[in-house]
Amino acid sequence: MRLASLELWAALAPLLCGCALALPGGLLYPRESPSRERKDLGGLWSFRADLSNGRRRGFEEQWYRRPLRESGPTLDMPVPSSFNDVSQDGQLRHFIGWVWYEREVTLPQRWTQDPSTRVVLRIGSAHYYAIVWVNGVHVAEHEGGHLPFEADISKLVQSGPLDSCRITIAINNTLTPHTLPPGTIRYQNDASKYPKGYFVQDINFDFFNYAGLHRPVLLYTTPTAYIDDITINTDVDRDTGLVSYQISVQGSEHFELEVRLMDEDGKVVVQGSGAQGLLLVPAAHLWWPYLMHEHPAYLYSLEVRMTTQAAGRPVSDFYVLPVGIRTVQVTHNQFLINEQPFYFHGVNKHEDSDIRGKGFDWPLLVKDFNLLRWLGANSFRTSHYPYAEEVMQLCDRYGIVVIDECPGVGIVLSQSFGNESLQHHLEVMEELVRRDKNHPAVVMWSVANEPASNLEPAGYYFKTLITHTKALDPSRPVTFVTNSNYATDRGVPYVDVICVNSYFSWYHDFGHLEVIQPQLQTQFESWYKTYQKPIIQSEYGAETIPGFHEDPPLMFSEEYQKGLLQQYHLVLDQKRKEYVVGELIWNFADFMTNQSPTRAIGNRKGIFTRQRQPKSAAFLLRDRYWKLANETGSHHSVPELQSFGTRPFTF
Ligand code: GCB
Repeated sequence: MRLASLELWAALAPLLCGCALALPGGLLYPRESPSRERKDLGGLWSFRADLSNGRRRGFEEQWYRRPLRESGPTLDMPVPSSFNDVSQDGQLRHFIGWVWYEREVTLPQRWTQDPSTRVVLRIGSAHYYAIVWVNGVHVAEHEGGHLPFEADISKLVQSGPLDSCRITIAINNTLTPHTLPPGTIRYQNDASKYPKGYFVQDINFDFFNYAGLHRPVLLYTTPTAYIDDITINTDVDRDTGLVSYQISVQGSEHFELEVRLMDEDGKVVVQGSGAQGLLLVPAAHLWWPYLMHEHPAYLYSLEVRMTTQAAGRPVSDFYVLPVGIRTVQVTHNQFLINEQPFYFHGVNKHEDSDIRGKGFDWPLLVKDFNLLRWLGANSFRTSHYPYAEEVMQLCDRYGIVVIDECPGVGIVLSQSFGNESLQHHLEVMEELVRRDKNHPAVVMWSVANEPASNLEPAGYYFKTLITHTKALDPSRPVTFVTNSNYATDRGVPYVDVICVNSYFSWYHDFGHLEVIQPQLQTQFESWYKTYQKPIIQSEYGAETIPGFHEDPPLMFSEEYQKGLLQQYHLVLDQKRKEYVVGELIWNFADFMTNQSPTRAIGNRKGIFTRQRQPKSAAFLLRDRYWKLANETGSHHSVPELQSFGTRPFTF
C-alpha cells in the first residue's frame, strides 16, 4: 500500500503499454568459448526507489545522466536478488513504481579497443518493466520479468578513451490488465478512510510480486561476425538418432559453418557443415528422464564453428550447445517419451526463498535439485513463469522433465482477453520458445495458469495463442492449466494434454477428506468423456503448518496434508491405468504471497518448508514416487544421496 499522486497511473500507462517488441534474432545463453568471454556483474549495485509522488522524479531529473550518488542518497543492493526483503524498510518491501539500479564496470582494454569485438550487456531478468542506459545513453527496454534481454553496447564502449562504463537500470514493478501477469492499480479515494493519493496493486495470483534484478547481469563478447542462434530438433529411427540443426549468423554474409557432435567422452560421433543439416548418430544414447533408465539425461555436445574473413584475416566464433536426443508424443491417453509411456510424478515449484525473494541463488538451486532427486520426482512445472536458464540446464543434466509455463497467471479480467493482452502474450511465448527450445528436458509448453477460460473471449484467445505456440515449435505439445468446469471451458478444445487443478476438501467441503474420492473420480471422468485427451492432475494440496499435529486429522496439520494426498492417490492409482498421465503436488516448498486472512506468512502448501526442511508429507510422497518409478521405469532402490552421479558441468 503506497501513497502517490493521482497522476501515477497516467504516467506509467504509456510506458507499460506502448512496448510491443519485435523479436530481434537469437538469444543464446552466454557461454564462454575460445572466441567468447563473459564478465559477471553480480554483487553490490547502487540503488534508489523513486519515492516521489508520481514516481517520475528519476526521469525528470535524468538520474541516468550522471552517477546515481550525485542525485541523492543510495542503498547497497545485491544482484541478483529481489529488493523487497533485504532491507529493514517496510516501505521498500511494498514499494510500487520505479526503482533505480546502477553499477560502474571496468572493462578489459581489448573489449574497448578492438573494433572486431562485440560487447553485449545481458540481463537475465528484471521484474517487470526495465529501461537500460550505458553511460547515460538509452540502450534497451524490456517488458516482462522472467525472460532475458540484451543490448549490443560495442559502439558505446569503443567510442572513446573510456575503460569503464556506468550501467543504469530503471525497473517498474507495476502490473496492468495487459501485463503478464496482469494486475490493477486501485485508488482509494474515500478521504474519510484513506490518506490522499492512496492506492493498492491488486493481483489475481497467489505469490508475492517480488521485483528487481532477479537473475545474473552479464557482459559478454563475441566477434562482430557471430553465431546468433541455433535450433535443434531430434528424432529417432530405430537405433539411429536424427539431429537436425539450423544456425543463423549475424555480422557477415560470407561464412563457413562446421558442426561436430561429441559424445559424453568428448569423442566426435558425427560432423556436418552449412547453416542447416541433419546429423545421423549411430547407436544413439537417448536422453531419458530421471529414473526411467539406468543412464538418464545423456547429453551430446554440438560444437559449432563459424569462420569468416574480417579485415583480410580469418575470424572464428565457437559455441557449444548441449543436445539431448529424444522424442515426445501424445496419444489420446498417453504421454510418450522415446515412445515409452511417461508418467509425471513431480511437483510445482516457485522461485522463492527467504531474503533474496526471487533472486537466483546457486546453493538454493542445488539444494532443490537434491531434494527433487531424493523425493524421486521426475518432473516439475515452472509454475507460474519461466525459471532461470540455469534451472533448465540442470533439468537437462539430471533428467528432470519440465512443463515450461509462461507468466500467463491470473488472466481473469475481461480486459485481459483483448488484443493488446493477446499481442503481448504471443510475444512472451516467442521469447520463451526462443530461449528454451533446445532443452531436451522441456517436453510441453504451458501458456497459462487458471485463466477465466469459461469467458466468451477465451475461445479465440487460447485458439490463437496455442496455434501460434505450435507454429513456433511444432515438436512439443501445448497446454494451459485449467480450474474451469469441463462443460464450459473454452480453451481446452485446443490443448494436447488437459492439466486440471483441484482442491477438494480444501477450498470446498473443507475438512471432509471423505469427499475427495467421489469428486476426483467425477472430475477425471467428465474431462475424459468430453475430450479423450490425456489428463494431468496439475495441482492438489493442503495448507500445512509444520509441527501442527492433529489425529484424527484437522486442517493445517501435517496429518491432514498426508490424509488429503492419500485420498487423491487412491483415485490417481486407478486412473493412471486409463488416461491420467501425471500428478504434480502443490507445492514443492512454502512460498511468500500477499498478506491475507487465508495466508499465514505465505502459502504453506509446501511438502518442504520455505527453508527446504521436510514436512511429514514429503516422506509419504517419497515412498510413492520411488514406487511409481519402479513400476514405470528401470528398477531402482531408494538411494543414499551421495550415490547421485555427477558429471562436470560447463557453461
Ligand atoms: C491454485 C493456483 C496457485 C495457488 C494455489 C493455492 O490453484 O494455481 O497459484 O497458490 O491454487 O494454494 O491456492
